[in-house]
Amino acid sequence: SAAPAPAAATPTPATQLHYLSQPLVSGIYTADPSAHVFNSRIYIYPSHDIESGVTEGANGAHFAMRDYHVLSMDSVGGPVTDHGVALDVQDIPWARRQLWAPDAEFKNGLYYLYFPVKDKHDVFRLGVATSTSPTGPFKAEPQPITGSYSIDPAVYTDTDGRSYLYFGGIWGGQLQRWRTGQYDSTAAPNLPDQEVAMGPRVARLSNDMRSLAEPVKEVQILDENGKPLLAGDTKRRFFEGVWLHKYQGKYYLSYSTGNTHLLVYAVGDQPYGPFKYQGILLNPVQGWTTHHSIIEHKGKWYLFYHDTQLSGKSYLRNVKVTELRHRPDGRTEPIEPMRK
Ligand code: FUB
Repeated sequence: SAAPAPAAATPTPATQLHYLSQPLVSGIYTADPSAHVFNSRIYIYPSHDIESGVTEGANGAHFAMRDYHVLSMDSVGGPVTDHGVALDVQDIPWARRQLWAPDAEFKNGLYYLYFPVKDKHDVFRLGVATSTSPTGPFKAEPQPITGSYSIDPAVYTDTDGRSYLYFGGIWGGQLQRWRTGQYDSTAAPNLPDQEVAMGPRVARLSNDMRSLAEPVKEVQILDENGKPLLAGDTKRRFFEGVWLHKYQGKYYLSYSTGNTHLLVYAVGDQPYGPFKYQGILLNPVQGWTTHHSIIEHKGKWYLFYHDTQLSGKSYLRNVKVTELRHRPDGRTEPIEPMRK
């Protein structure tokens, strides 16, 4: 006879809240939301998904986005404004295709938009563009950031004013091709299971926010015994979409596990890590990719993320937000998203 069905998990308050969350905008498809609070208002810097006509493939070529829109809102639950095109791939002199997940920061009176895009040789690099307004339009620097590579830039500015650029993503994000320090287009997407997994990269940004102040370092993510996570540990190892937030003096590094579709996090004592794996932030959403950001606003913490509720297609996503709760021991309440 058939085995009994496993008991359903008991919903937590966070679960219930999450079921209620709806796409923040439905006029365009959006993904990879990087949220920030500038002048008390929430600004979201997402990817802008489009139906590109490119055939779906493992290297993500069908994620062929061409511009960015900035979204904003006064508070979570309030009306969301789509501010229109903030940067177009045609206006980035060195870019060829695939504007992937961006991030932004404010410093020295300017807003900086960081973005990954493939250059004329189809190598992902990170670029930066500036504006006097958080909603753009942004003007791209003529060259990519020297020393940058791969995808998914995320900027974290610490309480001492220092800013750090985190980045990287394996498979279509090409991080494995930089393992030796030199670009190798023949590198296999996966390392052998028993090797140490590739970590995201970090470098402090110079005061001009347009260049790296130091050589790029690899971030170490450790297990409960202090050993680096292995490549075969696919439910915990880094894949893409890194984010950093600080909570009660600790640095929380969160990221996507890619082909196991989780958002997980690790905690450390300084921006460079090492970070110790803690657990799941968000269980798999509807769709293949999962990508997020975390902010505090008006005394509450929020997780911005995406799923494919509006389209049912992996490359036409919609951004959402839900509350993120930290427990008294600093761990976060795991979130169970809506799935069809
Ligand atoms: O949106 C394109 C890519 O998909 C992002 O750069 C990844 O993080 C994944 O969400």
